[in-house]
Amino acid sequence: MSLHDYKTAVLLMREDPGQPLDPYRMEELRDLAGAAGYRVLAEITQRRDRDHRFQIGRGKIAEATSYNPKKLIFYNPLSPTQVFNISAEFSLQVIDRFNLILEIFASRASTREAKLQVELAKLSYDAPQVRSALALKKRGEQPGFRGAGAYEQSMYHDIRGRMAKIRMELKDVELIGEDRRQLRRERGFDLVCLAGYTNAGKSTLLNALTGSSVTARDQPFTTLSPTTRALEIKGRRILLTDTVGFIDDLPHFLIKAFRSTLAEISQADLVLLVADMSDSYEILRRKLVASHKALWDCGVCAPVITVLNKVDGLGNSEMAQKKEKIEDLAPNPVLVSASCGLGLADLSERICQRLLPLKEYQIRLPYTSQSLSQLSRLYETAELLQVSYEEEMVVRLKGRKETVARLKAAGRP
Ligand SMILES: Nc1nc2c(ncn2[C@@H]2O[C@H](COP(=O)(O)OP(=O)(O)OP(=O)(O)O)[C@@H](O)[C@H]2O)c(=O)[nH]1
Ligand SMILES: [Mg+2]
Repeated sequence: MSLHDYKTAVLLMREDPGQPLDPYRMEELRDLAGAAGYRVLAEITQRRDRDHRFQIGRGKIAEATSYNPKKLIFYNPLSPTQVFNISAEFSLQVIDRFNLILEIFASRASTREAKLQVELAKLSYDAPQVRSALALKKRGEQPGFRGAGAYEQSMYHDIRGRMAKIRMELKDVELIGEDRRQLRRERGFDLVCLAGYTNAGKSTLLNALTGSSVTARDQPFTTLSPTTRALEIKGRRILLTDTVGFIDDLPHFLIKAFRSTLAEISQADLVLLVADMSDSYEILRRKLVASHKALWDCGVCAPVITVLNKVDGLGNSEMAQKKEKIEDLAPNPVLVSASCGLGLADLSERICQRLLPLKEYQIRLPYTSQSLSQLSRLYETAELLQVSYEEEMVVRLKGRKETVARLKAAGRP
């Protein structure tokens, strides 16, 4: 038996009658299962109304078990009762798409922040399940040795306690992130963040723009934790951050758990929304809608540049047609190929145009050793236009307001 046989799965999806067939959902579920390390033995789709006991028809689950998988993976969200019914009746582990995403996240989480976020998301998912098991017990059982549902009661209590503790720790992480962004701005950096559907090519674009070698792979959720690299465009010093990708139907609890990470996007000066232009028109559209929704949920208020990536391999007319058809979702996009290096000069130009122009300031510094070191730091954090040595040093500079505010806070304006 190979190691892979320990992780076998059958994928199941119920589609509502009356809706157009959507093979893409199953395709995406297959990619997610692959990214979580499962070997998929079969894919079963059924078009019917929701079965309240099993979500899908009982016969379809029986068909799935005939492949002898280790797990059943549902596209549709499962209620606690459905999980209980399926695992009890078929003696099999069963998870839904949210659990699958969490499994991938758990396997990729390498920092303490990411581990806490994944744990919080998992607990946010588990808490209602335990609460509902508790309610079921209380309703259906005679009071037992410790009273009905005493175990679930204490488990629910533990979960809530742990969640509160993680939230507190993540709040600290969030504050550290805020300080870090503030410091970076004081040092004269513009903060630009990559966002977009998972696998759109964000990390490849980070590499192309900054000459780095961050991992990029053809699978969902390769990147989980933010990675920041510096670049300079026309004298503007930029920190470009790559972070976790979006996916359709992102559960709200996941967005909430990843708040500190997503703050890199929501608090950026400029967001590059990357989309995969090699996708079919329908899928491109759908991923853009999901990405816009996620940006909204994150609370982004910075300007957004849409970057249509992977244009290599597309003919000119196909490219023009697609671009026109998605104009409502991607106005004035920049077309690039991150892996071939196409369109990067255009993108750099656009980034410069969309960043707030730096303002001119005049400041006075006394002749002290502290001021001299401030002055030498200013050569790095701002563009010095003129330094005149009068009764005091008079410095004319172009820079960020945060850089100047820091000088003022340090003593003299
Ligand atoms: N043909 C083509 N492939 C590309 C291009 N840019 C990225 N890719 C491929 O697309 C796949 C995904 O790229 P990533 O950079 O890992 O995508 P990502 O958005 O960072 O993905 P996640 O971190 O998983 O959310 C990889 O196989 C890349 O080689 C491009 O311009 N053209
Ligand atoms: Mg990535």
